[in-house]
Amino acid sequence: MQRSRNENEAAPRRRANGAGVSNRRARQRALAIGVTDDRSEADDALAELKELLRTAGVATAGEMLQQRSQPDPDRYFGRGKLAELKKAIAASGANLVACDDELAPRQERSLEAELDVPVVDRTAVILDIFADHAHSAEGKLQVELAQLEYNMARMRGLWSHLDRLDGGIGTRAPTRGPGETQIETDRRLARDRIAALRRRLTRLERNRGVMRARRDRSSLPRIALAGYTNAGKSTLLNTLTGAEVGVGDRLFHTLDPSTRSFELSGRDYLLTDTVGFIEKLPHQLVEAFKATLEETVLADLILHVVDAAAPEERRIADMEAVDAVLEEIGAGDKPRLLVLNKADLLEAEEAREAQLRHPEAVLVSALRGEGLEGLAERIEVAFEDTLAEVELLIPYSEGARLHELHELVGEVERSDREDGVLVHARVPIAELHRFDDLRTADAA
Ligand SMILES: Nc1nc2c(ncn2[C@@H]2O[C@H](COP(=O)(O)OP(=O)(O)OP(=O)(O)O)[C@@H](O)[C@H]2O)c(=O)[nH]1
Ligand SMILES: [Mg+2]
Repeated sequence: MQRSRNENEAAPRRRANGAGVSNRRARQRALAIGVTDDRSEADDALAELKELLRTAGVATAGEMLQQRSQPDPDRYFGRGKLAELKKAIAASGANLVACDDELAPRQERSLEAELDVPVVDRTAVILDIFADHAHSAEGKLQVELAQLEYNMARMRGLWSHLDRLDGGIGTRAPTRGPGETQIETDRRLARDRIAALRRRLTRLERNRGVMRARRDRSSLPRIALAGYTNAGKSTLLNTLTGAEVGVGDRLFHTLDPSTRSFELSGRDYLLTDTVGFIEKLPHQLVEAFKATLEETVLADLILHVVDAAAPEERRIADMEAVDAVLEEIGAGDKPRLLVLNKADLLEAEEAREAQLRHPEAVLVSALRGEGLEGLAERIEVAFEDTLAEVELLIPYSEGARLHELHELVGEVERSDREDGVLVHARVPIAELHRFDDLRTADAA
């Protein structure tokens, strides 16, 4: 795994698909570091970073937390702690330091100079996982764009990793950077590449716009899944729609949005699963994934999926992180329904407590398919206002119209009369105009 995967256009990027990469990663042993200002949190403060490292295929050799209100602006840790860290690296046999915060280039440089091992930050690890998990052409371009921008901001030599065949996160030479001219050249190349990536992404986005327009014409109500990574969004999509979207016990399993339809009481809905969120989600990624996240922005309803079995503090932080990202992408004021997932992992008492704490939420187990009736009900209620109860009289000669109505609303209540079929149906208000000529006077 490399911090800079951006290679020449002529030499297409090799994605981490060979065994070589995982072997290389297996040799990486990271010492996780972080800063906290709260002693009570200290127990678990690096749990997520370690999980990210695990997902990236890097072993954790140890961890070290410094208690201070702010990281040191020059070296992240204080001097004394840094000396301690150096000893811990030697003792644990770590060959990499992974920092829980995004490091300023200056902090990163002085850490590497001081410690003599590569130092990576949380953002680099997340970018790396994304690079690994991106499958679609669009996803790969989005990740590459984010990585380029991250490296640009650091004036990192673009192809410097090619010098070091060993690979792995942060295998850039610790202290020696490329010469000034090389950096200038690299920056120009990077800017060109960024411009090219943006153009290609715009083209792909346009295609997706076409697909979306096609869906729009079907005018089905749209629901988007949002939530912290690993909350169970894809599992819920599969359970609700019978789809087979990949599910994995690792972070950022899903990067590409996928949309499926499902039916509740005869009405069809579209459900979209997309990339998961995380605390301190690198800004470059939110930027690059704007188009993907647009599926969320365009939804009529957002199901915010939460791992109810996560420890309380984690859960609260997760929910806040999701709120923050929704806000950032412009979906902050969409109607939302809170879904507490993984109910099967809760004791009866815990389940009761969770429900008390979030009375507005629905408790489900996507894995076991439990609580889905409750969820269905809430979804239907959320869309209730978009339906109007109408009475239509459809002449026998217009069977196609009856068919059209069925397509739109599913089962209807009907009675056969001499002059046609009298139908009572709940029709989406936006589609009502299609049946205006059939409405009976009394039900208008
Ligand atoms: N026990 C239990 N496990 C669940 C449930 N729902 C999902 N999981 C597990 O949680 C893990 C993550 O599930 P996913 O559906 O991949 O989660 P996601 O939110 O799509 O994650 P990303 O795509 O990484 O953002 C998997 O191992 C699932 O099997 C549930 O209701 N109960
Ligand atoms: Mg997923």
